[in-house]
Amino acid sequence: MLEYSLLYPENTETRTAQKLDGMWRFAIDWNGEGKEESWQNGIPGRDTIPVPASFQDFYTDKNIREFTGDVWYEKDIFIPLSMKGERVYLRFGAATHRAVVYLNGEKAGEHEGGFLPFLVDITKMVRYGNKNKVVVSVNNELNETNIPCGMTITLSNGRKMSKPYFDFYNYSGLQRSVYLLSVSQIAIEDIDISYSVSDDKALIRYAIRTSGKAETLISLFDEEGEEAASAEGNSGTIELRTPHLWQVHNAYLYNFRVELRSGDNTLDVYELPIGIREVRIEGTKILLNNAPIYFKGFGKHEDSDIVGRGFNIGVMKRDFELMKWIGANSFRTSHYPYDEEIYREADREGFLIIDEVPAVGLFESLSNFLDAGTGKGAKSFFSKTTTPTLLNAHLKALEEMIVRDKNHPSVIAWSLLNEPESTDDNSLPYFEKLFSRARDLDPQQRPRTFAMEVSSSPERCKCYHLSDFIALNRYYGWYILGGYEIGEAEKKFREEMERWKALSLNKPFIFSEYGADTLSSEHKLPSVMWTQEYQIEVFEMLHRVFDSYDFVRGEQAWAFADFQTTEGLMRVNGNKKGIFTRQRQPKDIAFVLKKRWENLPLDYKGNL
Ligand code: BDP
Repeated sequence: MLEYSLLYPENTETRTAQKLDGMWRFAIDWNGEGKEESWQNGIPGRDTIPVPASFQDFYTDKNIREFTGDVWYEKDIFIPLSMKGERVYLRFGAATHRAVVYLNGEKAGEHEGGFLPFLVDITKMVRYGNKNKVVVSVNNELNETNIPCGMTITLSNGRKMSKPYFDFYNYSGLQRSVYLLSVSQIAIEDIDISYSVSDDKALIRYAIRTSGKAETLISLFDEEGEEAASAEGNSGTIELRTPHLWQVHNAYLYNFRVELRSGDNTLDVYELPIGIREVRIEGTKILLNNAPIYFKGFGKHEDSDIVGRGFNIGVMKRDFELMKWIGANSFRTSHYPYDEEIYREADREGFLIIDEVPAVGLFESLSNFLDAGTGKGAKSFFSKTTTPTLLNAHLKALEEMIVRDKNHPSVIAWSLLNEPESTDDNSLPYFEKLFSRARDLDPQQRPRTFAMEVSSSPERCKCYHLSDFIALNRYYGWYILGGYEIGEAEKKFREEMERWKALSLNKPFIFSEYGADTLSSEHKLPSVMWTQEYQIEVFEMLHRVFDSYDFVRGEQAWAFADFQTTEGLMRVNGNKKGIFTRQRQPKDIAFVLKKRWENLPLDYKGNL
């Protein structure tokens, strides 16, 4: 069952976590014959490629960049004799979108879904004290039975091509770190923690899952390394007087140490950084530690030059510095769960995360962003024969996301879909299953939502009542009535808001996307669309509307930075709605947002 443990890989006195990042051998399976030709025993050619990274942007050949099918990776790893008797795993941070893993020519495991980790148990296959050959085939085809949705077509020359129903490039490969893990036979598999906080006290409820019988010892250390509390047993409640709470931009992390023992022997030790905080919704307020908060921030992407969607620790650092500079306090992991390092950094920096499962493109359209943005009706997506398989994949990804991320203090809400078709009767049963599964899986019972496009209107959407807070993606002034008609856009936007208001939902609303494509090279006075001046006008208009409604409790601009998309008439080498360029330099709008966000208190509208 440990395959199911998605605890972050740590070295402790009983565990080894060895990163296998670096150059791996690499081959493209142009004719889909790798398996037949036994590439699992060793891949052909002499090419090598960095891991983690997307494979697409290194090469100068467009056929490689656009390649759709299987790519193969290979690495020889030495597994020491000292690991014999342990349980040994390979852990992939992500393999986009599906992978088959071989060890020494034998199939060791497989995984579907490209943005969450998985473990492959190799204990019985390893040649201990020897080199072992790891080969992985990674497939990046899109379909309607897994998330994110899209299709794969075949061109007349026989080559396949990806057609995403979403607005980001179909980057793929081994985009996150790979680890060799070893743990003892009786090990800690999972940790659930939840909190209740009041002024001078916190209750920390915990439950530990183990792979065998052992005594469980818990110690809680503060940031000075002093033991603040201790407990025994696989589950229980720790009461902590005058706790240091985890707050926005003022994060305090305790170290929750779990030790499994049998008599005098230590069987396993795992240390989890935790932040004591409570998230709750009360009427139209979102409360953190019983105080109202207002979201300021972004929808983001994992996207940068050269490595594509590959995790880049330098880009991560820069992004957090920019978010702090601009006065942001939050982001949504649009449109997939990000690398685990990003959550750990958010835990340390005190950022709030709306964690999104990779459910994007559940709205059949090759220019989803345009059809969705303008409210052009979509066909019923959920009545298809493919839907049950899609739902299973979606539930599995949701489960993996919650299991992986549930202990991050930064994660304060789950987003279960982005811009799905939600106006057809068939959507409701599909959504209900997601919402109830999220509730069942999360020990902290965090708020759940989904990001709604404009045709999910108060009149037509069948599912918004399921959301604990309403998240709207709105493009008034861009897809709807842009340019000189911006005044009409404001009017139409206010009309929509009045219709929401009339429902008296008594729930918080946030804007999970709003923005305008803007080329960092373009200026014009008076403005025209695509210039930096126009981006500012759109934001000022939208902010005026947000400020007019008390139940609007947050704004997350689209997007943090320009990012790569599929090429097409609507995209100039990518989506240019960034507040920053893809190279992480500010557009003029960044200074406008900085001024606004630095002046909006965390509890903005909190007394309303
Ligand atoms: C929304 C999507 C987002 C797009 C954005 C846009 O959620 O992925 O990139 O609009 O059009 O439809 O810029």
